[in-house]
Order: sequence, then C-alpha cells, then structure tokens
Amino acid sequence: MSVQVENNLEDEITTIHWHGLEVDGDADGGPHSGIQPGESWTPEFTIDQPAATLWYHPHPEKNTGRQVYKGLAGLFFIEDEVSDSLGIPKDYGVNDVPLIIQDKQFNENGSFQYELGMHDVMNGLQGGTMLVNGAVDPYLEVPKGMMRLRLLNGSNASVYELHFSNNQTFYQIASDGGFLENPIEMDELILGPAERAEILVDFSNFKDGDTIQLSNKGSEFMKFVVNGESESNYAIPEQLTTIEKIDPDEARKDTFIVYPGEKVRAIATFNHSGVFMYHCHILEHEDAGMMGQFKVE
Ligand SMILES: [Cu+2]
Repeated sequence: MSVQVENNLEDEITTIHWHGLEVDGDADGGPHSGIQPGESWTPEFTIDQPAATLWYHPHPEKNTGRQVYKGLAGLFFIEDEVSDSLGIPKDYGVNDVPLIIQDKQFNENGSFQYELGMHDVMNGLQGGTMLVNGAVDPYLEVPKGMMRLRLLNGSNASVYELHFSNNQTFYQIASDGGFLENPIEMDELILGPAERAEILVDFSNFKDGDTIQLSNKGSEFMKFVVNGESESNYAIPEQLTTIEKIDPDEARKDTFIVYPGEKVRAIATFNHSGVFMYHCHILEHEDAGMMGQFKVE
C-alpha cells in the first residue's frame, strides 16, 4: 500500500513515523525523512505482520514532543486471520473502541500550553488534565456486555496506572505488537508513553444508568455509562494466538518502561533494510538527543 502524507504546516518540517510497523527504513518516517512545508511524502510498503494496534506520530529532529503534544498522533489497526477468527468484540466504535489517553496543560484561551521549563526538559512534560481521544471529561455509553478497549498512552512523558473505580478486574489480550498467547486477568494496568494494550471489560452485571470510572493513580478521568443490552455474548477466550518465543514471559513489544537500575532484554529479527532509530519515548528526552540509529543492510 502507499500513504500520501501532506505537510500543511506553515513553517515547520514534520515526518510521520509508523510506530510498530515493520517497513524499510526509508518508509519509517524518521528524522531523515523530513517533509518540508507544502510538500508531501508517499511511502510504499507491504504490511506483513500479526494483528496489532499501532500508532503514528511525527518524528522531526528536536520537535517531536511539541508536534505530538499539539495533536499529531493517531491509531491504526492491523487485522489478520487470527483477529478475524477470535470470538471477541470487533465492531469498531460499538464494542471495539480506541482510547488515546494523553495529559495536557492549557493556556487561558484553551490552547495547549507547550513551554518547557528546566523540570520538563529533565522529566518530560506532564500536563495536569487527562484527555481521551482529544476530549476533556469524556464519557462512553456501553451496553451490558463485553467491551474491547484499545488503549494507547499517547502522552509525552507520563506513566499511567489505570484501574476502574469499582476495582473490577479486566483482561489484557494484546500488547504493542499484537495478541498475547493467553488473556491476563488484572485490576490495574501500567502503561508507559507509546505503549498500547487491548483489554476486555465485562459490563454485563450492571444496570442501566450505572456509572464506572476509569482512573489514573486514583483520579477519575473517564466515565462509562451502562445503557442497553449487548447484541452479542462473548466469553474470555482461553487462548488468543501462539507466539514463537524463548522465555515464557515474552510478548511482542516495541516500547517498554525501564525503571532505575533495571535491564530489559529485547530480541528482534530484522527483515527490512535501511536506517532505523531507537530512542527514549519520553519525547522531551528524545528531542534533547536521547536517540540513536542503526543501519540494516
Ligand atoms: Cu514512537
């Protein structure tokens, strides 16, 4: 497929990086693929990887944090025979709903405030207001049944600790690179910047009008209002897919949180050639140079 990306910004270079997509380096949208104002970029690629929830965001040198913060970030879904065959909700916007979670601070006129102080350069910019899909105080009407939520931490720097106000459990079914082998039951999900998770949440034991809140570290930021019957019945699948792996705890990841003193071991196969980047996804760190590149030949 090919995608045409037009840069309609007045005086800024941008790029579009397909975070998680396996493509050649020249289609990857790194800082070396800058699109000048008024110009367009049309990368071509073939999608050949497992079903997953991926996202795109700009990657211009020293300006990624600002452009993502101002709103240039979105999701795209890859589906395959595994996702098609699973008995899980897949009706987009009805029982399969994307939630792009971000935190921002605002100027008095309501525009996004992106001014970096020393603290923001050191720790990344964290805003005090949570947004979901660009909305403040969001709510979603859900039927009495199973919902599939595709979560993206689209923040510049914040680690989210997500749970429901009634402490109900839910099941993670996918991570950055697609389905887990088996659903994992949990009552809290920790999601670092750029990480994704798909979860199944069962709202079938509620009454019409019941409200459940989604919280981050104890503060509620999104309301689910139960209304109506679900059109289908779903059970939590026992197995989702099979993953070729060495360690039983592995999942397909492209982004991970590394706490102080911690080490993460990643195993990758390179099937595409070109120049690729690796970097910190605290965007103010990346813009300040916490980024490198490698070439696959
Ligand atoms: Cu990214």
